[in-house]
Amino acid sequence: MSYIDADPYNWPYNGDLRPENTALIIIDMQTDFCGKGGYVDTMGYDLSLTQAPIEPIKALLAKMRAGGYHIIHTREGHRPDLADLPPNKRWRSQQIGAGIGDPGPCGKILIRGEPGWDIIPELYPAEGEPIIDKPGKGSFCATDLELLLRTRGIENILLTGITTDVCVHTTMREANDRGFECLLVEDCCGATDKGNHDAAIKMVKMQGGVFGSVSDSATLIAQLP
Ligand code: C5J
Repeated sequence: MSYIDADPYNWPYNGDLRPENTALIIIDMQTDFCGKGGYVDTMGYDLSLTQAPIEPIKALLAKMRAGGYHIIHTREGHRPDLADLPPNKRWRSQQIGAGIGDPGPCGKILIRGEPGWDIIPELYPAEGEPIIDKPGKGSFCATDLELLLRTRGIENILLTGITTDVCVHTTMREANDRGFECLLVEDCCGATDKGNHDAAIKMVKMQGGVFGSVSDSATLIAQLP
């Protein structure tokens, strides 16, 4: 039995923590969310908040790659013809001056194949690590993520990436409802607003861990079997 020190309960609940049944999911570490000239930058948010998890993720990724754990990456983005972009999502992005599909310094905002849409070089997927391309905030909506997890026998999921309150939280909620045992890695996540990041962490811990548990990269690096 192996457990990671976590809050509000040591994780996973049943102590069945092995590389074979455990995945690190790195959510949307794309230039559009943490790079100069990308979507988040165009909206005027403080990039240091979404860049903060880069180094902690890098360290955890190295540890988990070396340990033979499953590593999965996601990217939020849309088809170049915008066929999978709901009109209300496009309209809202236009209201804040960063229209999805509009040209920007890193190419068309949040469009597959554009420079801003891709994962940042520091965290680029290694050969063989699956990338889930998703049109929404959650990683299960309109993707084959669940099939991939079930096929590999994955039961435990460590969630990292950006942003804590949007794509990370939506994915954690979706995974929890499907019976996956989730751990949010606090310092490996970031939001466009510090208060929202803190609130998102607090929400996970309510009701005895309503969506799972919360830990940090140093604890995981020290304790992962
Ligand atoms: C957002 C994301 N915040 N990756 N996307 O629009 O969290």
